[in-house]
Amino acid sequence: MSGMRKTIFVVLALVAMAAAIGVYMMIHMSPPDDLDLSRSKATANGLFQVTIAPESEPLRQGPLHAWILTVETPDGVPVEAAEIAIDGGMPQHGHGLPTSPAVTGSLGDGRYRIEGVRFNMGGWWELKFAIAADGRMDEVDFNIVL
Ligand SMILES: [Cu+2]
Repeated sequence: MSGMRKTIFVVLALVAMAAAIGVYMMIHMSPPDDLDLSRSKATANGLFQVTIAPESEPLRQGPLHAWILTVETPDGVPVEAAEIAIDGGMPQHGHGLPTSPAVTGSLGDGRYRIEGVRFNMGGWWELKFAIAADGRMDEVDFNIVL
């Protein structure tokens, strides 16, 4: 190997090592200490009060599970016929949800069943909901750590 080739090889090896260490650190990063883990909160603009509850606890990494989402006005009146879009992912890993959860039923009293949620890794997950009702839209994000 010429001197130049050796230098290039060493540089590439160092870059690969640094990348591997970076990925390892990213995956094993712990969530922020001050993460809001509440399961009931107001949407960003205060239009709705939203509560989420998994259908079974404890939450496990792996299986598909369902959640019940309850949408109310700030003064506690159930919001019916809401359209709900679901998004999310792992902020510290830069990836989204591994599945496409969707509302599969309206249960009355402002409650909606969401199926198809899967957490395929341990760590900090975000579940984000965009909720539209009566021509008004608002959003809320929940943090889940497992
Ligand atoms: Cu991840």
